[in-house]
This record gives sequence, structure tokens and C-alpha cells, in this order.
Amino acid sequence: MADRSDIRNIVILTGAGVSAESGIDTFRAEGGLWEQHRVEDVATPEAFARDPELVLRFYDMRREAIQTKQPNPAHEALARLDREWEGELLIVTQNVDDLHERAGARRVLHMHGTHLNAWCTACDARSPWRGTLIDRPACPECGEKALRPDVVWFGEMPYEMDRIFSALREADLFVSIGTSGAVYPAAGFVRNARDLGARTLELNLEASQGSHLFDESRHGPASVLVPEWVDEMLG
Ligand code: BV8
Repeated sequence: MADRSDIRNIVILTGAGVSAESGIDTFRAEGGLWEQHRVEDVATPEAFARDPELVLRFYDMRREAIQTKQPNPAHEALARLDREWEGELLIVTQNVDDLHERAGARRVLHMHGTHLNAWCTACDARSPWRGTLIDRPACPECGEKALRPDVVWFGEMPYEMDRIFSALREADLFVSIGTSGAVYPAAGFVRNARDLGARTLELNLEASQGSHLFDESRHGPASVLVPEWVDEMLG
């Protein structure tokens, strides 16, 4: 980061690549397959309506898996930046794990929801949830057996888009970490940021679908690139 004196407000977008070195599978490394299903075919309201058990098993397996994983140096570096950065900072994550929070980050926004909540389709309550949903447990609020993962599926509106766009409007720097740029609206944020006057930086294992849109794109593992970048920013 050449001259950072004019950087006060930062928006960081993270994707599955920031959790890859914690042992959480990305969507597209293994061809995005789960039990021979494409993720896009399981992470949809239609799939849930058609075969709820299949979808609930998919999320039960991942909800259990993330609870056995630990944050990696990329999560820890972002948490340090969150603690020490005096300007505005927002980590918009596409990830549904809680590794940013477990590393100590506080200014985190889960635009695609979280594995660790259950959402009641009867009363709309969202309850913290670490167990399984396959056995159709009762909603802690209303008692109905109508819980689904509190995760944004394809075709559903991501959470807190207004808050994301107001942060992008204020951003002096937009940094995209560990995402393929395959899924919208997240993949479009770099364009929004550029149009709104922010500088843009990509930290990713390899070129992504949007690399050409960034002022600078650095390739390597997040556990190396993110601590290096945070050291640059904190001087
Ligand atoms: C919406 C939660 C509208 C679920 C997820 C045609 C064209 C354009 C758009 C569309 C279209 N048809 C449909 C759409 C819209 C659709 C979309 O974009 N589809 C794509 C497939 C084309 N989008 C939606 O449906 C979104 N909603 O548009 O709503 C609307 C309007 C009005 C009213 C209602 C609705 C909602 C999308 C959210 C879906 N949910 N996740 C779950 O987790 O199960 S998406 C999921 O995949 C992730 O959350 C993430 O967002 C997305 C992409 O994954 P990545 O995080 O990027 O991971 P990936 O594996 O792809 O890449 C990893 C990267 O890391 C790679 O680049 C790799 O190189 C790098 N990496 C790997 N290891 C490392 C590393 N980098 C650093 N270090 C390492 N060690």
C-alpha cells in the first residue's frame, strides 16, 4: 500500500479463502460438490422445499465442522486491524463460520447469515444454534417445528445491504480477501467501491473473476498476505 495517509475508512470483503487454512472447505476448490450435489443446487429455497432432509443434513454437517476449527493468522490479523484502526472499518463476510469473531474481530457483518443461528419460518425468530436441525427441533421462541438454517441461499436477499452500501459510500479503501468473485451482489462491490472513489486491493490465492477490476491484486495464501498487509496499514 503506497500512500496510506489518505485512507481513513476501510471496507473489507472476505470469502471462503480466508477460512481455507483453518480447514474449512471453499466452495469451488473441490468443484463445489457435496455428496455429488452442486452447492448451488443445495443452497436454495427450492432444494429445501423439495428435500428438506438433504439440505438440513448439509448444514448440520458444516455447522458441526466449523466448531472444530480455529481462526488462522489471516483472521487474527484482521481482528488486530479492527482493534487498532482509528478510522471506520467494516468486515463484510460472505462466510457463515464465526472465525472472524473468535479471532476477536467486532465490526463484522455476515451478509450471507451464519451457521450458528436457526431461523424460525413460523415466527421469524433467530436463535443461537450449535446442534442439529435434521430432527426438526421446536423453535425456542414459538415452539413450532419450523427451523431452517439462518443462511442466505441463492435467490434470497443478502442481509444488511443498506449498511453495506453506506459503508462503501464512505470507503477510502476496499479490500477483497479470499473470494472468487463468482457470486453477486458481493462480487459487484469492487465496482461500486471504484465508482464511489475508493482504492481497491485484492488479496487472493490466485487471480479471481474480478482481479482486473482492482487497483492492485496480490496472490498468495491469506495467512501470509493478510498479516503483511495489516502490518503495512498499522505502520
Ligand atoms: C441475490 C451462504 C437477489 C450459503 C452463499 C446470473 C448472473 C449474476 C447473478 C446471478 C445470476 N443468476 C443468479 C444470480 C444471483 C446469485 C448469483 O450470484 N449466482 C451466481 C452463482 C451466478 N446470487 C444470489 O442469489 C444472491 N442473492 O442475488 O438476491 C434478490 C433480489 C431481490 C429479492 C430477492 C433476491 C445470494 C447469494 C448468496 C448465496 N449464499 N453462501 C452457504 O454458505 O451455504 S454463496 C457462497 O458462495 C459464499 O457465501 C460466497 O458468497 C460465494 C462465493 O464463494 P467464495 O467465498 O468466493 O468461495 P469460492 O470457493 O468461490 O472462492 C474461494 C476463493 O478463495 C478462490 O478465489 C480461491 O482462489 C481463494 N482461496 C482459496 N484458498 C485460499 C484462497 N485465498 C487466500 N488464501 C487461501 N488459503
